[in-house]
Amino acid sequence: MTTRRDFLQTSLLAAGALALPGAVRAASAQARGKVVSTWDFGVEANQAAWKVVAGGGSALDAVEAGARWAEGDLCNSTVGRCGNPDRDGVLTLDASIMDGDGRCGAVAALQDIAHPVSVARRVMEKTPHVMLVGEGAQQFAVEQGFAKEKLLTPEAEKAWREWLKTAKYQPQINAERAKLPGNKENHDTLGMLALDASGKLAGACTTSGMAWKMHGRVGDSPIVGAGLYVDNDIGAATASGVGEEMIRNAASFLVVELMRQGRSPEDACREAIDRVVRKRPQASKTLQVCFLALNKHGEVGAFALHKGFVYAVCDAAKQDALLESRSVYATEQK
Ligand code: SD4
Repeated sequence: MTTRRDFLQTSLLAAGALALPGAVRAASAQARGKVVSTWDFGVEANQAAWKVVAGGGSALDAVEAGARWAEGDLCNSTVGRCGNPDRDGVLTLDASIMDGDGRCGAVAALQDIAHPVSVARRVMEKTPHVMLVGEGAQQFAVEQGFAKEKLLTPEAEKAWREWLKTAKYQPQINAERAKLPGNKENHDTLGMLALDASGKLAGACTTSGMAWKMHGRVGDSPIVGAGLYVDNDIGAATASGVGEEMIRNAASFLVVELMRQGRSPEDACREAIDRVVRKRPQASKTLQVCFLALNKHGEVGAFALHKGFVYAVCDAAKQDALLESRSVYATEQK
């Protein structure tokens, strides 16, 4: 709940920021702002978002910019234009965006549109709805001026043909990381949370979903409360990993509600992970679930089921920090 004092502080800060000349405004934005993202490609995504926050822009504009960076990343097989397809060889994209005032938009199973996060934002801003799916989402995107283009890359098609040889759906823990020699890098769903100079929060989540999923399957990323949740009074949370577990537990909402009860971001993420374990002890051994949270004071925390979840943190002091979360199962599975 916003107290009168919080409200006055936020209003005064926002009004103060508006009255300041450009350079001073940028410095005040930098002092307060923070951007956090899932996985190591979050470092670069954060930098795209940070430009917005550091220039005094809104958290909402920042997370859209960061998510768009990830969607255009040409070496990421789990987000945007280079994502892996479903079991029928069709690339379908899911994304959501939310601000701390409860405004939100999402698209699911979107085909042939390169920037689902921006379509999600248009759903939020231009329609009376929260989520559009499949053909309807695509039709809306085209009406809004988004280009329709064939997105499946030759590499993704090749990977799919290779998968067809066994056609076994078994999500890998830390999917991309597990495939790479030396485990140097990993890519996965981008979940991004930002705090701007006026103390407002926003988040975005964008993904091509689990590779080789059933056609029509929707994960947690576009589902508000599962893959993403933001509340200016408390904080924000996002998720990566096997989305069915986040949906079962309304997990990002849960993390924010646990913070509301006084838990630190890391503690809240840990409790949400513990629920996954308690509900599905056997399954939890073979799949990855990761949470990342940012509270309204700029404190950050994360927790994962399995070792290997890294997250990127960007603020005025350091723009390229990459940290590894703690996890329930301490050995990295390959
Ligand atoms: C999904 N949560 O579609 C996404 C995929 C993901 O690590 O994050 N993979 O379930």
